[in-house]
This record gives sequence, C-alpha cells and structure tokens, in this order.
Amino acid sequence: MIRPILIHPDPRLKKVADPVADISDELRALADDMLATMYDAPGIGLAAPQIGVLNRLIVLDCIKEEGAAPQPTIMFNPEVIAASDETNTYEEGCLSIPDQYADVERPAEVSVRWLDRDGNLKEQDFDGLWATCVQHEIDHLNGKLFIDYLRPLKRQMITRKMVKLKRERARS
Ligand code: K2U
Ligand code: ZN
Repeated sequence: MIRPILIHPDPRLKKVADPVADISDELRALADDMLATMYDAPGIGLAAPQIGVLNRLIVLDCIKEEGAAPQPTIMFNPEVIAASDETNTYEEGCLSIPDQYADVERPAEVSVRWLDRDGNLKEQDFDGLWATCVQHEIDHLNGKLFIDYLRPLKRQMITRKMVKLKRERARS
C-alpha cells in the first residue's frame, strides 16, 4: 500500500538506518509498499527512512523513457564499493523536500553491492541517472539529504520553506 512520506525537517531523516539482518516476508512486503509509494509520487527512488522505517532498504527505477519496461530494483544493505574520479552534476530533487531542486555533483559511475529480495548477493556498476539516484538513496540510509551538499544559506532557505509547508499542511 502507499505510505506517507516524511517531510524534512524530521529527526528520522537524519538518523543512520540499521542493517537488515534477515530478509523477512514483512521486509519484502515493505519493499513492495515502497515501490508503490515511489511510483505514485512519482519518483525514481525511495529509501526506507523516508517512510519512517530505519532499515537499510532502498528501491529505485530510473527508467524514464516512455513505453520502456520499468525496472523496479530492491536493494537491502546497499554499499558503494567503488566510485569513479570523474563526476556528474545533476539537478536533484527529493520526495522528502518537495518542489526544491539544486545541482549536486557526485561520482559519475559507482559499483554497488547489495542483497536482493531473495537474499542473493548482487554487484553492479551504475552510470548516468541510475548512479546519481542510487547514491542519493544510499545517502538517505546515512541520514544525509541532497541539501547537505549546498551552501549553508541555501540549505537554511530550503529548510525554512519546508517548515512553512509543514505548518500549512498541519492546518489543512
Ligand atoms: O529519494 C527521493 O527522494 C527520490 C528522489 C530520487 C532522486 C533524486 C535526485 C536525482 C535522482 C533521483 C527523487 O525525488 S524522484 C523525483 C525525480 C525524478 C526524476 C529526476 C529527479 C527527481
Ligand atoms: Zn531523497
């Protein structure tokens, strides 16, 4: 089912999520809920802390071509095990920081290791938007948001806008 997404500032978005010990049916169901929530947003990635679950679990599907087959990807305990020296800059957004976008520079290619939904160890290289997205999601597992890469003044401006947004949502 579709879960509510936490909005920054929220202490749960700043915590380091716990590794997944064993992949239970409950965690697999949570991953399916996260995919449903991501597609509904719409988004191309989502991390468990964004729905208030502090486990190291992310989902992503960066296929944007119309008509191309979707590629729902579930990663338990994802780790970047190698990153390129060359970087890419991408105008990032975040489902927990709605309608705010800013350029973030990250390694252009990363090798990621994770456990899939069946508990199999996977390792894959990512480039392009997939590389940006998987790094953005793994940052969420370490309590890091894309605004943490911005100058303090810009970060504070965005945070103030989110505090105002949350106040308005609480009233409606
Ligand atoms: O983690 C999230 O909040 C979902 C993010 C993932 C993402 C952010 C920046 C760059 C790549 C992925 C997005 O809000 S999903 C919405 C979106 C879609 C396409 C491009 C940028 C952002
Ligand atoms: Zn995000």
